[in-house]
Amino acid sequence: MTRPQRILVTGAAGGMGRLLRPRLARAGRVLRLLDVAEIPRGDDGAEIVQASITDPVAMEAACADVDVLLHLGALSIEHGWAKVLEVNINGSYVTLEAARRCGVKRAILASSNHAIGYVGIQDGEIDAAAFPRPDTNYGVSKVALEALGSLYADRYGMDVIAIRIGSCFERPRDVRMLRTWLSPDDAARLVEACIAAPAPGFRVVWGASNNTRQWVSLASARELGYAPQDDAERYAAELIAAQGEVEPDGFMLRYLGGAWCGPGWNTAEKENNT
Ligand code: 15L
Repeated sequence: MTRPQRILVTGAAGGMGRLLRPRLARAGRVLRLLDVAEIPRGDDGAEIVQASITDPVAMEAACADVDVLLHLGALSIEHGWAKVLEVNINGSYVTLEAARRCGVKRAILASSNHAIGYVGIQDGEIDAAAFPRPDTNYGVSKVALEALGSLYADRYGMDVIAIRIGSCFERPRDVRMLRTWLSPDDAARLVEACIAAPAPGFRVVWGASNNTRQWVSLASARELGYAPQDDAERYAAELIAAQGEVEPDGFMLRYLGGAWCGPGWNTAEKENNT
């Protein structure tokens, strides 16, 4: 009997983890779902692990018999440095190190557009692997995640794909997301392409749907076999009617990171005020 493929999904109780769970479940595959928060059991045969990605012992146990690591676990928005350092940066190190020790061959990492948030969007289509220009502590943690992935690929021979995810929600929530939306179905398509690609080595790809207003190139994701089917444009008229057009030179559309590049996300200032 052939052994099932086992995928460890960290951050499985989070927004993206919940969207992906039903979309990645299939015959011949076991999903091992891990989160520090409680995960509902469900009837899909998933293995449930309640643990922190910062716990080396728990992470090594969780990585046993795993073929692919899908690392979504992180604080998903901006926080002060200490928290970001512990959960996102140290947690990613602990997770990758546990995977290495257990012989996990492939890791798919949830990086973010905020790793390159301060890249301006006026100069034509952005390269998916553009040099880091993080917009927040959170963005720095995603750069660190990519760097760890690069190390584990080059030093230890793991296949590692870091996806710079745009905005993965059921629907785009604002006009910026008409450019950055990754539909849940396309997210699953992209993860499947990352699982199936033969010997990818280390890659950094853009994670978005086939949006008419796309800012970043999907070429490297397509090279892996990703064929997106959705386009945020079908929500454009409704969104613009509800929220209005945004100022073309405001932060929302000036940098890839949108509002995160503006004064409302100045973490140092906020921390000094408390
Ligand atoms: C992200 O990386 C965040 O995790 C998510 O909450 C969204 O804000 C997204 O980026 C985005 O930029 O839309």
